[in-house]
Amino acid sequence: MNEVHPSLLKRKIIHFDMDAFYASIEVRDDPNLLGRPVVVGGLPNSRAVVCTANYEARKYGIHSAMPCSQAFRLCPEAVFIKPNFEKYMAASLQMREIFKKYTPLIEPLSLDEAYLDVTNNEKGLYAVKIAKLIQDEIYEVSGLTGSAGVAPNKLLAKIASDMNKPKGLTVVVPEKAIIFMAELPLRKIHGVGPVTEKKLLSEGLQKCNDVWPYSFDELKIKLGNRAQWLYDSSRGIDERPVETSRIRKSLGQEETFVADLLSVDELKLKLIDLSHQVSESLKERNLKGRTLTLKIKYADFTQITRRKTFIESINDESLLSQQAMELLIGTEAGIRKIRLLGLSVSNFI
Ligand code: TTP
Ligand code: MG
Repeated sequence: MNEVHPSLLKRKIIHFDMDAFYASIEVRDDPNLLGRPVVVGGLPNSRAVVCTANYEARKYGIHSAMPCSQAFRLCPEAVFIKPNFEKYMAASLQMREIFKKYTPLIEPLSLDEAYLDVTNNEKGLYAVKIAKLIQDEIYEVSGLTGSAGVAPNKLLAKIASDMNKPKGLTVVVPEKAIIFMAELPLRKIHGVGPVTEKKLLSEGLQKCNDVWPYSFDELKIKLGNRAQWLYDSSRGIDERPVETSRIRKSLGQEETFVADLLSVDELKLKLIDLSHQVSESLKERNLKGRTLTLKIKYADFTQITRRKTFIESINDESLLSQQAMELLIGTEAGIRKIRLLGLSVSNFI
């Protein structure tokens, strides 16, 4: 039996995520909708996309981000409702108030989702007990249900909360983390979007335990600077703390090269790679930004940044890399050796 990784003995994290959030609120507020398929988004004949659908509607294959017209074709009898954000915001605040009773270490990810660090909670309760109390209190106060994942880190807690929806409460103990991850498809890892998934599949990596036979150095050849992240994640290791002040100003990625780079072509390839990673992180968080910043550290450690602001906000991978390459032209790339490239997007809307 494998030894438990020491990082798994440090924290107790809850990931909490409401069930069919917008749709559940609409059903709660209109008893006529009970038991019927409900789609929150636009009207069936509009160009809008589905925000979410309740579980009855999901049986027809309807899901978030699908065009409403397609949802209508799949289930013409579904009730289509435009979103009422004030109501969703109010419910979100109710949840936060309940979280605060148990810990000040709360990291909201969206209106209906948050990480809670309950390692040292004031009442000295077990994490599982807290998760159950939170579920009950949210239901009492708002009439809404949510699912919780209880685990030693954010990675595991997030996967766990999704496992037994709705009203799920899934626990991963440190000793079981590795077994929990083994057969899990890599796409279940937060941060593996469709593009990364495709890349991993092309390397023959589909499940977490497909990654295990490779040494870190072998993964580095396959995946560049995402190797460490995948090496750890596939084993259920994640040392990111719960970040409470989450008013993010910029999001980016940088890479220090093993050997300094002079070739512009090689630098461009690095920019494509960075653009891809930044784009995925932005999309993951539903963010788009208007300013793109390229950071360069030359071999002598002098550092420069070049920046561009657009009228429209962007998060598209090919746009990012195209613009990054234009920024590169305004530097001494190709003349001076470069030890680090960084790319970040800011000025979010
Ligand atoms: P999710 O938690 O992803 O979905 P959900 O709560 O509706 O359903 P689940 O039970 O699977 O958690 O998102 C929370 C809310 O965010 C969702 O109710 C609507 C909104 N949302 C969008 O507007 N667009 C999207 O693409 C997604 C994924 C969510
Ligand atoms: Mg949800």
